[in-house]
Amino acid sequence: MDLFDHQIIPLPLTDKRQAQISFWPNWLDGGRADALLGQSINHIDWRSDQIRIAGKIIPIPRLQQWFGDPGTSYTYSNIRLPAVAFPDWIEKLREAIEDQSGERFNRALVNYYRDGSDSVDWHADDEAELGFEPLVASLSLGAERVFQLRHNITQERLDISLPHGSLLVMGAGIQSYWQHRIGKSKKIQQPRVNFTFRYMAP
Ligand SMILES: [Mn+2]
Repeated sequence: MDLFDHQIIPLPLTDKRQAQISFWPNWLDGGRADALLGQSINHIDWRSDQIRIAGKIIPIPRLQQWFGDPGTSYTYSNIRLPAVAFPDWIEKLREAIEDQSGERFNRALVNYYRDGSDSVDWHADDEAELGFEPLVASLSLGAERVFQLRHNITQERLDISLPHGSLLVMGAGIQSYWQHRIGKSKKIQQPRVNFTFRYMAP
């Protein structure tokens, strides 16, 4: 873990809210990141969920799983995700990310982008269950994909490439003033797994 390459990604000054993105491009070394990617692909019980668009039921273009306190759940885009208990190895990851960021997290939405045809469309992680101005800590493993941000009012754009083993924390206000997405890319044939840690009041 390299503690010395922490970056604050500059956001346009029109965003007066001091919303901040913290970024550790080399948070995990290659070996550790490789091991976690393999562990994730092979040992998470991936869900293939569906959404209804214009009357048609279609699978969302990625696999996912939701970790948290069993008996609770999380709902976005009309998809209800019952919480799976944190296995030890994800619990350790959660603690390491808390130590690094100085923030608390007790939930994780994990996404598996099987190749460049998997994606997530423009959205904000702003469900009421996540509370006011939630923080999201995002660990990227596998194929480097472009994380795109778009300001809700000015439409300003920001692209951040997320390398294997990088950690990015979207701070307070980001979900209120920006949307984000991972676009499709025909060139990418390798998988990416993305852990997004959040906090929900018990
Ligand atoms: Mn998101």
